[in-house]
Amino acid sequence: MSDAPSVRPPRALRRALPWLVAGLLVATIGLPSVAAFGALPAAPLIGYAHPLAGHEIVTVNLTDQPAFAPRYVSVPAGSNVSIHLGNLGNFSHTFTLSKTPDVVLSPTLSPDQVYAYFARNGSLANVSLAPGASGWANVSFNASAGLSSFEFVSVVPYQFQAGMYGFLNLTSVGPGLALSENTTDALAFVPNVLNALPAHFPATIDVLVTNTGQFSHTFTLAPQSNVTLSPGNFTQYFQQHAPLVSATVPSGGGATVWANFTVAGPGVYQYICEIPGHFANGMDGLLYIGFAPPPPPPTPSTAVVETWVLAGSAVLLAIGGVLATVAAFSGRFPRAPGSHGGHS
Ligand SMILES: [Cu+2]
Repeated sequence: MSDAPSVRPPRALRRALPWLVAGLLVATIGLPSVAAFGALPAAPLIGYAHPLAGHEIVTVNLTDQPAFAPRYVSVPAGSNVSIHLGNLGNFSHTFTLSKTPDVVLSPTLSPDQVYAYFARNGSLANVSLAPGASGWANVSFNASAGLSSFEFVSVVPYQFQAGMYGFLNLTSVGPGLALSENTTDALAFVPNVLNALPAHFPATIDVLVTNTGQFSHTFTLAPQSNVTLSPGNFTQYFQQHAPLVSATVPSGGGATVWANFTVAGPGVYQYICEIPGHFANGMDGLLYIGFAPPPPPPTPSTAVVETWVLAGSAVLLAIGGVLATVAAFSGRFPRAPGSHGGHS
């Protein structure tokens, strides 16, 4: 009888082991499916501007949000622009386009001050639209107005102040390739991958950088391709290698700046924001010149997981847990005195 306790535990373990293994197998089936399907595909974000053309038709809708949709429109410098305006709302709005380039009106201006600004400086277009109405604003820009940005607002009291403003941006003329880039208050470039496919080198490239947040930033481009900058080394690097371009993005929503430069040949060029702390927070991007960027790398498993994968994995994990619990209990309890003879 003294040998019984020393025999039972291994036997109980042998009985429990198949259950335990089966339970763990079922549980772990859920984990690979999370890893395999967990990452949502990230679309490559490429900032192409429109093709250059002689005549441009763009559409800007006016809504009761109140807002312009889209807020940013780009046309080539030197072109005749016909802007189709549609009032989608139940209130009257105006499309009032500033005559003075590169002026960003402060949202703190009162309705009277907005009127006074346009009375003093004039407007390229001033169209008032009743609810549901549509119309056109026809504007011509000569080529010398290239790389300029013109703000448009609704002068109906308190609509501009509530966010009803936008920008008509002129892209470059001639051989320059125009790209678009945005800065955000989350300290990021959106997109953080740009692509330019020039027809020849050296190539002139013009990046229109728009501030979608409030903080000031810089668009600073490394002069050498295939150089990987870090938050710790970029200051010293740019002291030794002057940036191809370093443009300061003014603070304030909608503020724009052109970052224009010439590159000698194809390559991958890194750009960063030089404002202290921004690069360390991830504010950088890659400009692919002369060839398309590779597909984005797979995202680590900390990414968003689709709901059905999570639910399926949870069910499998629960089944595995139940099986493992059954195994633990059936293996731990001693057999009834009369019943263990039938088992080996
Ligand atoms: Cu920044």
